[in-house]
Amino acid sequence: MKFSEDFYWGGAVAANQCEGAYLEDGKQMSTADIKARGFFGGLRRDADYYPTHKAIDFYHTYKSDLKLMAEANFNIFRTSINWARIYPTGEEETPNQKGLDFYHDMFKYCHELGMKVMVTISHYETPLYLVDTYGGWDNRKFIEFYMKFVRTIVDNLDDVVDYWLTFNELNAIHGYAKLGIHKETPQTFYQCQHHMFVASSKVIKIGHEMMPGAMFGAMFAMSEMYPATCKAEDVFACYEHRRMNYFFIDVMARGKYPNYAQKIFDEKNVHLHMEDEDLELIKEYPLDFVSFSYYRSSTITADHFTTMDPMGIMGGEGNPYLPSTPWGWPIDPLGLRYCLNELYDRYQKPLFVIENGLGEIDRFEDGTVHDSYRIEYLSKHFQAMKDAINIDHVPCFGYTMWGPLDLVSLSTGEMKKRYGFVYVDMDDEGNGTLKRVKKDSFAWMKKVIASNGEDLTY
Ligand code: BGP
Repeated sequence: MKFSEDFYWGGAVAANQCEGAYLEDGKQMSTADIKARGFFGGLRRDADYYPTHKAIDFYHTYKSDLKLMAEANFNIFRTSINWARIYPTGEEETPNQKGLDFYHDMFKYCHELGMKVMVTISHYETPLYLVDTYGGWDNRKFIEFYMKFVRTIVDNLDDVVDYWLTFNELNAIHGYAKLGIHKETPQTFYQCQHHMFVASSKVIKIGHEMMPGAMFGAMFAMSEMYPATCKAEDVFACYEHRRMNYFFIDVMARGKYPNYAQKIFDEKNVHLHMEDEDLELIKEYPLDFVSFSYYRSSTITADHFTTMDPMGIMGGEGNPYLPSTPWGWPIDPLGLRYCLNELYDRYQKPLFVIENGLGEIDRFEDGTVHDSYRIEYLSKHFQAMKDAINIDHVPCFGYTMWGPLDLVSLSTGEMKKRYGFVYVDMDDEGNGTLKRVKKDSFAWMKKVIASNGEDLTY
C-alpha cells in the first residue's frame, strides 16, 4: 500500500507568519501586522511587539530554508503572497516590482530544487490602508481591489506557480485580518463571504483563460464534528453545525448556494445584496479541487456550543476518547480518513490535504528536539490518509504539512506552539538567534517521503 507515484509531499506556510521584513522593499502594513498576540489578543496599534514584523525572517533566509525542505524530499511548497508587498496600499496604479521579484525568485528557486509551487492568494494579508479607508470585504469595492492584485500576480508569476488557492479558510473565525471588518455581525460577515465567493469565481475565470489547464482550489478549515452522544438531538445538532461550516465550501465547490443557506439567513436576519450576474458566475466557475486543513475533531451536543467564533461556526467540545494537544485540540487521525471520505462523497472533486500537523511545546536538548510525539502524530495521520486512498478509493493527490519550519502561530501569535521538523530559535517575545536546527522528525519525514509513504514506522 503506497501513494501514487505522482503524489505530492510538501509543506505549507503563510507569508505573514514567516516572512517578517514587514516594511522592507516597499511593503506597507497589512491587516496581519497590527495583531499583537494573534487573533485572541485584539487589534492594537500601540503594542511594543508584533510577531509578524520579524516572524522567522524567511524573507531573508528563504533560500537556505527551502533547501532544507528539498533535503527532506518535498516535491511541493505552499506559501501565500503578501498583497501589501505587491500593492503596498492596495491603490497604486503600478505594482511594486521588488515585491514581484521577491516571489518570482523564490518560486523559481523552488522549481530549481525540484518543488512545485502552490500559492494562497489571500492568507489574511490585506493592505491595511485599504481596510482603514474603505472598510472590509462587505464593501463590494474589495472585489475589484483584489482582482487587480490577482491579475498582476497571474501576469507576472504564471510561469512559476503550479496551483492556486483563492482564499485561506473562508469558514474560520479571524474576522478582521481576513475580512477587514471591525464589527462582525451576521449581515456584514455573510455579505463579505458573498463578495469573496464572487471574487473566487472571477479568479478562476481569468485564471482558466490566462493559464489553460491551471487548477484552482481554496482552503477550507475542516474540523471533523461528531455528535457527543447518540441522542437524536445531539446527532441533529451536530448535523446542523456541520452544515453551518460546510456552507462556504458548498458554495465554492458546487457553484451554488445550498438550500439550507436560507435557513441560516432567516435565523440570523441576513439579507444579502447580490448583483444580477453573481450567481451565474459562481455557478460557472467553481473550484477545480477541494483542499482543506485538518488538525483535529470536536464533539457537539444539543445543550450548548462552546465557541470563540462570534459567528458560531467553528467550535464544539473535546472528546473523552481522544488525547489532546496542550492547546486542547483533540488528536484524531481516523478523523482525517473520515473527512477525506466525506468530502469526496459530497463534492466528487480531487482532494488535497493542505494543512495538518501537531502544535506542541518542544524541548530543545542535546542540541536538538526529540519530538517522537510529532512523529507519532504524523505517522498515524499518514496511515489514515493512506487508508482513505487505498482502501476507500478516495482520490487525494497531495499532502502539505503545516509549518515545516517553526513559525508564528496564527491564533495565538506564539512561537512556542511549534509545528516544524526544523526548530527555529526564537521565543514569544522575538528573542533568539533564529538559527535553524533539524529535529528528530526531520530525518523521519525524509525517510517516509523517500519510501513514498510506504515506510511509516517510528
Ligand atoms: C490554519 C491557518 C494557518 C495556521 C494553522 C494552525 O487554519 O491557515 O495559518 O497557522 O491554522 O493554527 P495555529 O497557528 O493557530 O496553531
